Amino acid sequence: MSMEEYLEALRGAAEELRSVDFEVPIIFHDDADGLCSAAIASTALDRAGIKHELYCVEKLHPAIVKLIHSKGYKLYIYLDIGSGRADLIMKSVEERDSRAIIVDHHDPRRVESERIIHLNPELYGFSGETDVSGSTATYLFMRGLSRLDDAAWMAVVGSAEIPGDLRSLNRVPLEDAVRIGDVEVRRARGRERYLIKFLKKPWNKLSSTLTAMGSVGYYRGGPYLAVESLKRRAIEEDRVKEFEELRRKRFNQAFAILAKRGLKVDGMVQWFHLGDLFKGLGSKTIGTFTSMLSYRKICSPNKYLIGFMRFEKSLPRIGEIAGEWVKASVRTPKRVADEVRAGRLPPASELTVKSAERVGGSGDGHSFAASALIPARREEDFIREFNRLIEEFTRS
Ligand SMILES: [Mn+2]
Repeated sequence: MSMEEYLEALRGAAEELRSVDFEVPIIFHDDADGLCSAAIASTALDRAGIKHELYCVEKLHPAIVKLIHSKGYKLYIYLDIGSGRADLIMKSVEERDSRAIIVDHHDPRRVESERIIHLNPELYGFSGETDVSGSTATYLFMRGLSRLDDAAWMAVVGSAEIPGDLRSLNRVPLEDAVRIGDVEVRRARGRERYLIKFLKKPWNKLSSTLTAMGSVGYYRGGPYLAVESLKRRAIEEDRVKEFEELRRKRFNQAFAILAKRGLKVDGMVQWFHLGDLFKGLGSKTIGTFTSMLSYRKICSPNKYLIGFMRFEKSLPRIGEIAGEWVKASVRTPKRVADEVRAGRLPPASELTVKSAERVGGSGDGHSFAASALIPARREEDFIREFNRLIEEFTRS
């Protein structure tokens, strides 16, 4: 697979989009890259006169995909999310006689379906970890629909999640943004920095502001405010401070409660449940909190750490997912991480994915951090399964 084939696929998809005469939903991730992708797409669709509705998601779980696809659209557009669950999307579009375009740079699941256009550059030989962000992929696609060079700066901001100097496909929007005077490249100590000139801010600073708006502010309109700000070429930092202040307060409360109560211990697992304490904050906050806790004295370095919080089932704009759910965040404190690295303990992702599946949920992650959505009141079964899998692993 090559650049030529990728460009051909982009052209074909833009062609299909140009003929649309109905409203399309844009489903996008809640981090800076996802928000920039949505703002780029929304700008292009406005200019092409295509009506669209924005739907921000924190993660694609089966219950969420199902809910989104119950809305009865003819064509679904996924940005910076979707490739990892292309199987679920395929199932949904086939059941409901619709179609989907997935524009993403995360590890793709390959699916064969006439109803899906999968524009992940990884399928054409590029690396989603080093060469191309979700917002760059969106930019390359959407510029086939409308003039878009004044939105190229957003792809530069979205690309900040990829470490190091922008390279490969990520250079395309960079060059466009520099050419029209939105971005300036500065070199210091052998590294490039990208200044968004009209905001007088570096790209990586804007990226963390946007991520806080989208994730911490998820249940408070943060993502949609961020997309609107991007389209207006202005970013409202006061709202971000408000979200971060709220998070700081709730974190302090949670630390105080756990300092008093301590963690519960079962086998190789230490855990806590925050119930509704983080209600109103995005569900990523339990992950951030569990990470912070894994470095504190209260946490044993020798046991996996699991934090639970109730998952708010009413998703802004999207609707209410069926069932009652709990978000679980799994971390590997110091010595567990060393053992995982040495192959003497199983990776967090494997334990989380399998235990979640066993109790009717779904999970993902990597060796040292993972998360899952599981049915409420199955927390202890989840822990039991987690311990059973560790035992099975260490016995063999
Ligand atoms: Mn991304």
